[in-house]
Amino acid sequence: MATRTSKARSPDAVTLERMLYFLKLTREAEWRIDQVLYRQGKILGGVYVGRGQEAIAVGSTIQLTPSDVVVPTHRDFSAFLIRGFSLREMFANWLGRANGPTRGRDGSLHFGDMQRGVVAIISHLGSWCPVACGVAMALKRRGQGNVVLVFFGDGTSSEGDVHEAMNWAAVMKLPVIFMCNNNAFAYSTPAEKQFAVKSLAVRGPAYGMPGVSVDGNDVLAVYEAARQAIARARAGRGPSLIECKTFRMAGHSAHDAAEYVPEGLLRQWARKDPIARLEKLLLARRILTRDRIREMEQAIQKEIDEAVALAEASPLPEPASTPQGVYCGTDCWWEKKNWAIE
Ligand SMILES: Cc1ncc(C[n+]2csc(CCOP(=O)(O)OP(=O)(O)O)c2C)c(N)n1
Repeated sequence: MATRTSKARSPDAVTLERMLYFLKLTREAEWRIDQVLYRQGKILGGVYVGRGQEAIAVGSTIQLTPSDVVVPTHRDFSAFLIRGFSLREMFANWLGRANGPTRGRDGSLHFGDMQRGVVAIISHLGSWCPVACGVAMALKRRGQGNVVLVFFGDGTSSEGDVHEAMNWAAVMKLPVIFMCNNNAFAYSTPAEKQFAVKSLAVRGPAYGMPGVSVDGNDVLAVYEAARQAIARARAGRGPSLIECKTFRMAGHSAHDAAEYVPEGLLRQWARKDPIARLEKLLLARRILTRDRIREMEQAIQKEIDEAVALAEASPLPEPASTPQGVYCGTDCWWEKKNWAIE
């Protein structure tokens, strides 16, 4: 099941610091959305966050080149940031503003931008895995060694689409890495009621690709597993499955108090917090000082304050315009260049 083919390599100091930055930025930005703006009634609709499992998207997406592609889920806010979406764009969208990526048509993460290699989130669970294979086929034909990272949860892993995608990817040797976040719950369904295997990684070899299970709260373990899978895919050797074991440190969404999750489990997983772990390591290796970390935290708060203020000061869409441009028609807005907020 394990795919260890080469020695583990630690990321360089610059990458380690960037990873800490994106972990903290994601945690704080999602906190502002989930715990502040939503509770102030400023966000309509569902709010889904990836609290506690940020290391999965950070440790893998950070390694991509601009012409690679990610297919994120509702728990992968950091993937958008790492691919170059600004906090201003993110908050403008969450607050439904006319200058956000969906121009106020949606108030969450249902947007992407192929120029930045992000496929928009598809709500129907699992159906984005075959889409990821389609993108991987296009990249393979282009022949420049690019890869696709596709994220999905443990619950989603039971969907037929995911199995069809894994089979298709293995048969066609597609450059796609299946990143499964096993966060122990699919809404209120615990993993043991979802599947009977101990580790979802066994499903890799079942389809003819490597499968590995890693500690999803250890950003370095995720980084290393993704590094090996990405190298394999770039070399034309096909897909891999990486199961990242983690825990959802929030309800399914902001309206869910998650009373079905045993308190003890939350306490247990809080001790494995991915941000605290990386911070401890960077201090121990003397890559960062406590003062530098404090500066980073202050800069993050300032960035978020500014992005929220800009979004709040931005207009909502004109009501009459809202049915336009939802699907590509006469007003195909996503083909217009420079829609990003600078
Ligand atoms: C086909 C389909 N069924 C149900 C849903 C509603 N739904 C959205 S997320 C979710 C739970 C997904 O669980 P999991 O894949 O483990 O991801 P997590 O939310 O835990 O990250 C459900 C049931 C949906 N969007 N699509």
